Amino acid sequence: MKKKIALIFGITGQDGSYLAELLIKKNYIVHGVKRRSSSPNTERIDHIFDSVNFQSKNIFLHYGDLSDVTSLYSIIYKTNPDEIYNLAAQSHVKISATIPEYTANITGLGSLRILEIIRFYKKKKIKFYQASSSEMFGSSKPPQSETTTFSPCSIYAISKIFSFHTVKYYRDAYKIHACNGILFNHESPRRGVNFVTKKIINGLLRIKKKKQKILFLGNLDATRDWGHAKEYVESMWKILQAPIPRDYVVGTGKSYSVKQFLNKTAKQLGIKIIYKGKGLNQIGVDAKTNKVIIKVSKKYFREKEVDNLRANSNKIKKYLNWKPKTSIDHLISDMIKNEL
Ligand code: NAP
Ligand code: F7E
Repeated sequence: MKKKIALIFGITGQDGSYLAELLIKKNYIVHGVKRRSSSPNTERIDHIFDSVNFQSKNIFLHYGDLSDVTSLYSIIYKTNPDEIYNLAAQSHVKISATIPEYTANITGLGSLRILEIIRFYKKKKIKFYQASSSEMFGSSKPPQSETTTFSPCSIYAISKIFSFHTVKYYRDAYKIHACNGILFNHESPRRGVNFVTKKIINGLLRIKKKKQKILFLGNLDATRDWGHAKEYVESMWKILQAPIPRDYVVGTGKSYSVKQFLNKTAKQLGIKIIYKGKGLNQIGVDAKTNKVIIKVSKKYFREKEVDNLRANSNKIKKYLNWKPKTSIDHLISDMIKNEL
């Protein structure tokens, strides 16, 4: 049987790397788009891709950028994909306040550029997956489902909402098989170092090894619905295989505060934290050493916080039989094990 061809934008990111592994296992030929960078950015896929010779058996990389439409056009024509997964984005919520125009250009307009090429593509019908985000729900109360109102709290979320509606528009107006996966936070050993879960795990491990004295964090009270990226990429694939293109919420249905995540990680590392003070003056003291190991810093607070996210993923359970298996404790132990 002829192998299916997938093209992944964002293959060098957390999700892109797991999705590439999954699709190779499913016997796809995988093409991925890599940005030019002055230092290596293929660390997450180096085990499946020979980055020295820039090739491999089932996986091929192409230089490109979501801001450069000619590169997108030439990659899509060269690779002739059956499925395109758009996972590329400026994906950091806090940083989107510092580089708003860039975020809108990549996270917002990137999807439009790809969909326009798909619209005029003559060789075959290409299916399109868009990495939408629970951040779009913003200040809407949990649990959030496909019918919850978007109430964005950042330029990142606003850009994702632009992409979300663009996907729906191209599906309705041009009959393109295009879908949104509205994924809640998902983490893994491959998570970027400036997201809170990875930062907590790295920080506490370094404190335990006496390589760092204090871990500075922002808002400890926000709650998130955290799942494992490795199993969330399976939901992306399932969403594109369904005969009718639809949008789905993907999450665990359980949420924890940043402080609970911190305490759970500390517990697994044999550290007990005693909290003193409130708000910006809150500190965490190591019960054994009596030293301050956690401090709250204004620097890490959001301009406008998303306080509570918790998914209602009944739709994807019902229609696509997808449900998460990894508990938060297993997610943390997987991340710690890998760091060690
Ligand atoms: P990530 O680790 O930050 O990966 C983002 C990817 O996009 C990287 O490969 C990055 O390349 C690429 N990229 C950035 N700017 C680009 C540009 N201008 N042109 C081409 N590629 C570009 O993000 P992730 O956690 O894997 O998330 C994947 C997608 O899902 C993102 O769209 C994110 O916004 C969305 N999402 C994530 C979560 C989550 O909890 N992880 C939840 C909901 C939605 P470099 O490696 O060169 O930086
Ligand atoms: O923040 C709080 C922060 O940056 C989580 C992206 O993948 O998921 C991710 O966005 C929470 C927030 O993820 C620090 O204020 C406290 O309430 O890990 P995060 P995020 O903003 O939820 C969504 C679904 C996406 O789509 C995004 O692409 O943690 N927090 N202290 C902190 N956050 C960070 N980064 N650093 C801190 O020191």
